[in-house]
Amino acid sequence: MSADVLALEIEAARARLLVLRMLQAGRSGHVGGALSCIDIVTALYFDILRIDPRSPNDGTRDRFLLSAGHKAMAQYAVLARRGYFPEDLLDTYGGLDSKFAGHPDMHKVSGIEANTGALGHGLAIAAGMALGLRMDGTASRVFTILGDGELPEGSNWEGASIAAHHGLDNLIAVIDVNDLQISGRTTNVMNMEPIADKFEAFGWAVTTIDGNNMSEVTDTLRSAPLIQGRPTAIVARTIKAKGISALEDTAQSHYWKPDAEALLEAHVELTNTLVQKIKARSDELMFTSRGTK
Ligand SMILES: Cc1ncc(C[n+]2csc(CCOP(=O)(O)OP(=O)(O)O)c2C)c(N)n1
Ligand SMILES: [Mg+2]
Repeated sequence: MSADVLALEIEAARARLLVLRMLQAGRSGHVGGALSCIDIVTALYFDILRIDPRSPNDGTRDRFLLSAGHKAMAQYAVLARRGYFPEDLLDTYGGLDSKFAGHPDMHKVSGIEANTGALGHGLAIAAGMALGLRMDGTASRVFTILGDGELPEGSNWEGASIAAHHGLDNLIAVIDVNDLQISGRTTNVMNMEPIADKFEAFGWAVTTIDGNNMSEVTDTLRSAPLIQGRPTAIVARTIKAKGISALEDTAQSHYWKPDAEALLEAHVELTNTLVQKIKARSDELMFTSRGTK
């Protein structure tokens, strides 16, 4: 594994701990969905997006919007790590006066590009943004993350059609397929498989990856657009609540209200993961520097 992949994994591990910090402040939240997509959100902000946190409104920036807005804790954590605002502000999460609500608000939080949370709208907003940016002659790209449980919303497929019709190759949609949504297995509640084939039939360039594998995530995002003249769909197979083993792949993780003991257990596990990653990176850097002497 290369050192830069490990560096991104360390960032993702730090972001997972910040999600717990918000949970500690607010006592409950959409942990499962946040942790299934957080490796992808980390890769975007630390490796892919052309952005400058000191100029969050620069017209030439790439855009990222979280269509599945309930995963907001993942974005808040990564925005804080990337320097959009101090991490301490996350301790207000869940408070009545907090800027950090359960769903993201572009008027309150620096770095948020759209208010999302009513599922099914992000893809159409992203397609409109991508078309507008292309008409403006900028090289900006638009990235969005959808949940598998939001795919049955018909508006997604209007957005998918528009994007293909206009050949928006500056639009990249990642579908976080953890096969869970609010009330159970997505494939039981409303089966949208085969998801990759559906996007392909709509005229998109499509690939399928392990969305919790950092090197697959970065390799794929770096290679977008997969086909010139077509929007890109990345079907990311993930594990809901990835990183907290007691919670992984459970419907209960969708909205978690842990007691003190469960929170502490999760904290210990995520801290251990972070320590292991830091150790692996330092071993690798030592090895690399010895090898090059
Ligand atoms: C239009 C709309 N209908 C219903 C909801 C309630 N809701 C919130 S999250 C969710 C399930 C989403 O599942 P998925 O997109 O798979 O997200 P994840 O598994 O990552 O949590 C639902 C139905 C909503 N936010 N918006
Ligand atoms: Mg899901």
